Amino acid sequence: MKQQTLPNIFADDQSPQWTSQHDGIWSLRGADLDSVPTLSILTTLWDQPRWLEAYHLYDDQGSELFEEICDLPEYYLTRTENNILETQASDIIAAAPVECIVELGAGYSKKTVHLLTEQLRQRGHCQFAPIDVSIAGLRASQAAARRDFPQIDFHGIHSRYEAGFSAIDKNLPTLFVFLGSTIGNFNQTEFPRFFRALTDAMGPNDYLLLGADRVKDKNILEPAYNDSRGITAAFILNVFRNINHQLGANFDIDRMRYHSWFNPEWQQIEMYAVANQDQTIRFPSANAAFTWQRDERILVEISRKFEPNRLQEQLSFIGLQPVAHHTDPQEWFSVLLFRKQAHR
Ligand code: AVJ
Repeated sequence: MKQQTLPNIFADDQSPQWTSQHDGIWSLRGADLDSVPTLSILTTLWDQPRWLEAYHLYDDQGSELFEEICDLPEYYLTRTENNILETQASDIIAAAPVECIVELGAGYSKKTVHLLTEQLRQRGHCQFAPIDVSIAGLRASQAAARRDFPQIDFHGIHSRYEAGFSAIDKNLPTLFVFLGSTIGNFNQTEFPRFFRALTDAMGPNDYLLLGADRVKDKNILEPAYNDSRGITAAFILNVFRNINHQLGANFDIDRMRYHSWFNPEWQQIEMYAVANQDQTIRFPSANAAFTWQRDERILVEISRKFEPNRLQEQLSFIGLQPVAHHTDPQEWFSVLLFRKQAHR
């Protein structure tokens, strides 16, 4: 293979670590993205209460179902965040003088386009580097970016978020973008760990744009996660199809149901699968089994809701200084801009 030159968005010492199979998309060398699931799934299913890490939801089928969720009348998040970005991208980009936009997630959603458009309009050039574990997602993003914005320098980063953002050159002024309230999936342990890693990876002229769904009346929150067409239920229960497929397990989707509620103390939507009757779940590859008892719940996903002022204060302890707060007229969703705190 010919010697490839790593684009300048990467730090100088990163060159040996990355390789490119597809023009413009860089993969972390030797990282086996598939070796983790078995370990993760068995460990958390043997926990009490049983639970699953959210990333198992996003196989091809799950990703498609999530796209459908985003268009549901009850699921206000995507629409609301998109409106905020559509109307306020110009202010956001003006407040963050950067050369490069790094998106956590495959990117090139309608929402990201507002930011790219403004970056090009205000600065005349734009480097765009989405980070995702899906090559297919990155290629789709690349094709769309080439079609609509031939002026953009596109560098797909094929890795998990942390490996991706840690590889970015700290000297390159960068806006990290993490939309959709994906932070809502992080539990109490994952949340501070993630933000510490991200802040460590940020250089002195870097910014973070964060989308966060807000605490609000449960009569608005709960239907967003229990829609009348049953798409959310299908999305959550699909995780067991994925697990059966990956581990040769025998979860019976027809003998389980979906249950979700807003837990006001933890300020989170909790999404469960509940067994309709006792079933023995076997994992032949690991030579392991457990009895999933009737009415026992498995926590498949959480979606935490935030109070923006409190979130800003909390992140300030990790080294992120609040710059701006954008919200919608109903104050349902917040898009928060931070910058890396100068060393004290
Ligand atoms: C992708 C984590 C932002 O929590 O709203 C939507 C996932 N799950 N409906 C969310 C989800 C069920 C979504 N996030």
